[in-house]
Amino acid sequence: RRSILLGATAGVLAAPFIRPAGAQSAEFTYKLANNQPLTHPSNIRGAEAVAAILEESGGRVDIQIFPSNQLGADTDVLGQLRAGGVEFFLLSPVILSTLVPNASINGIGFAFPDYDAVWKAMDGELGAYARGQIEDAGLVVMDKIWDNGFRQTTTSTKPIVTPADLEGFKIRVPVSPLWTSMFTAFGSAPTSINFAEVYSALQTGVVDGQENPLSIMKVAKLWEVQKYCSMTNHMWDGFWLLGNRRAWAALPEDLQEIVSKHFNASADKQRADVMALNTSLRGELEAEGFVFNDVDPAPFEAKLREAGFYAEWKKTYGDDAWAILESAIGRTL
Ligand code: X2X
Repeated sequence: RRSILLGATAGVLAAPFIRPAGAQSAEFTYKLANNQPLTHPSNIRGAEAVAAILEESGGRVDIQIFPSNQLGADTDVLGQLRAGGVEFFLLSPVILSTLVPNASINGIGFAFPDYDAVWKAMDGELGAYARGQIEDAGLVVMDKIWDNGFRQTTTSTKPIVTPADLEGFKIRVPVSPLWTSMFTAFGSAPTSINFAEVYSALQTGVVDGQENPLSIMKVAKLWEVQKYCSMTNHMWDGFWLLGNRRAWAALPEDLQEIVSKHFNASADKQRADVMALNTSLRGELEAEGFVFNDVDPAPFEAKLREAGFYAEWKKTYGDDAWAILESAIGRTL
């Protein structure tokens, strides 16, 4: 059904695994779903991982990637993952909080100053805490989180320069209490919409804006339906690579090791790709028509504090989780 090319790293194998046409299907045929187009580094690096897994497992593990919400909107696919209809799912921790409440803690507004702080936290105690919460909820999660990025705010109407510009603003947010709470604290009018419907919601004017990292704006062609892009950097978010527990347990240990090794290796490469894009895309998006502006984050963070955002979420997550967050970022929020 599918043959693969021998990669440069596969020299340990005597011969490339090539599946002849009409050959038996793999022992484990699993699906990996996500919300990003094929052109996003998640899918480019994801494709490398599943090819390496097929090869190193000698054809026993065949993981098919379903990009662009082909299997459904994120909140639906999360249900499919739990039920076992989908075996792997690359999902935002902040959306995952609809099932695992404290998984969204990385999304607290302005928590991370830069990528160094992000990786230190997510490869350290904060990430370990989140993975523990996810496992307690009955899902499998790979060690390495994949990057989505620092989120910027786009509008069809006006640039966002000060927090006052967000008052009454009709903005799409992903489906998650944290996002709704943050934009309610800014005084905006947030609407929860799955990513699958974002382009059309912007096109038809259901909302006037949205927020996402530049790499997502690029692959989703959001300049076609948005005009201004304000560098608000209000949140960093990533994607956990989640697994269905029964499907994972069905894999013998040696195959589990092959799968996690290649997924985690691809996560590292995906991070480098996405970081590079999120820092280099501004010029490219400008050429497509976006009008950019930078903002001073301090008054935005102050606005959240005045509105009681940090106090509310400290209470929701609990003192222990909050202490892990504050220690990871090295400051009090
Ligand atoms: O839904 C979004 O905006 C996206 C693509 O950034 C996430 O998956 C959180």
